[in-house]
Amino acid sequence: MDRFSPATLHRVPAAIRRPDYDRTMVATGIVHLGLGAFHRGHQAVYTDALLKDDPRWGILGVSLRSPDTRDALQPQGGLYSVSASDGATLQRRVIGALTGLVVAPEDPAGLLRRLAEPSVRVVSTTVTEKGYSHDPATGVLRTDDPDIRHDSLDLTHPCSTLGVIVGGLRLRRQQGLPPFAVLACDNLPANGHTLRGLVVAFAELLDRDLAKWIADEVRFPSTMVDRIVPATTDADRDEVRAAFGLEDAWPIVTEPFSQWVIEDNFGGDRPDWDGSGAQFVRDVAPFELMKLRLLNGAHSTLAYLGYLMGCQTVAEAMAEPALAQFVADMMREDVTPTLPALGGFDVAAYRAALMARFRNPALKHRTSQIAMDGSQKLPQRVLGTIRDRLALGLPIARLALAVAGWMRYVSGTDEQGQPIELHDPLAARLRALANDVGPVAGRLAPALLSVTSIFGSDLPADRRFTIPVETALDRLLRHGARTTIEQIVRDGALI
Ligand code: CS2
Repeated sequence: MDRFSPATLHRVPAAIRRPDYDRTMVATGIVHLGLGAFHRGHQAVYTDALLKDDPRWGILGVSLRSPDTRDALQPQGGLYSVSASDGATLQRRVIGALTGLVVAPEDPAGLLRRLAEPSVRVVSTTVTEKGYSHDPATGVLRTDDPDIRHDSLDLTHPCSTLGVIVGGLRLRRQQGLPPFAVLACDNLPANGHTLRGLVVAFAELLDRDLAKWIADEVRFPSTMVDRIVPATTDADRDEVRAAFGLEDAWPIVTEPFSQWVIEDNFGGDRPDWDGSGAQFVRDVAPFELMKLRLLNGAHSTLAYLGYLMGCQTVAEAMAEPALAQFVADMMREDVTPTLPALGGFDVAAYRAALMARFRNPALKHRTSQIAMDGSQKLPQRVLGTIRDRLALGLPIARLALAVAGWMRYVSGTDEQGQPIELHDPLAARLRALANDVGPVAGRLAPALLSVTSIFGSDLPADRRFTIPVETALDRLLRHGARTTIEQIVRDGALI
């Protein structure tokens, strides 16, 4: 069967939206680092919608590690499809916003030259939490990270996100060009502010003048990004092939919902993403906190506890009545009171919408996918809420069970005794800690709590935190997830 490509685009069924602009006229105004499904299903869609009015903002897509996306999309001229469904409705479109595809390790110096092209005004990132090379608990740059070490010695061939950004900025400065704005689009609190601190700290390892120039001249708007975009499966490919009559090697399957709140701080020209549904605001922080703690906090909880109950997808986890109730209670009772007021925003409606989104039967969002990289995710998704509640003297039983779910998960075997494949930058360390002490809550909980890059030094020293976590882990280990969740839903605590 023929492939998606500029030459076959006319064969896409007429009802399906496709680029309404002349792709040959599109310039590269954005370089995007981290060309995963999320970027292609989110920011690239907003950008595609504005290219007709303003063709300056095409996207050069950069993969920082694997050639897979480039290999899939290059033969398609960068075209790919996005299918959005909630089970009842289905909307498809073809995205043409990618002007090129680059695999950073193949030609790091060439990538820096692309970053120094005058047309480039924005460099955006979806590199996941671990791509920031920071300590998740404190946000401090990890100077012992091998990629950071490498890049601080040789910035002409960078391999870290920070190295690529600073290398590009250095070249622009040398060439007398204005800097680009750096747009963080990962699920981190104050993502722009965080990235700015890390970029400046990394630049300081190399050149103080450069670091000062970056601190003075470069803008790092924060953003809140939201759309559930699971990893593409072969079944998705089959389904898209049948619908289009063309082969799309890497289609995106997602939900209809999409939200992008952007701090309006670019210091110059920027794409008018508000024309395609994004929102520019002065302060993103309250939106970000709400999204990270409600959506992502619930997601991680569903992932760990759902996985332990044998659920492969989020929709399956939501079909477990006790678990769905548990997550609803957690969002309403535990998380919501820690959120700042968002003038006029209906948080109850937002929570209800989240429950419906998690139930979306059209998405096969694997619990194991969300469970990945927990060491990088827990701090902003769950532990921040716990800290705020402890400061207010409020109970944390449900949140403690979410943490215990993670502990049970990283201990390496599921409730049927089957091994759990752990994907986490700290996997080896977590596995070793768990193996050393064995599956006994009184030893396993303190062992894992000793990882300060996750828990800091405050939480492990606070018995209002350690006791509920150890209790919850003990229940999980002795009675299993189902019984434990049913009890906490019934009693509101594990007594
Ligand atoms: C998920 C997110 O994989 C995960 O950890 O929680 O990718 C989530 O789907 C998005 O943040 C939704 O906006």
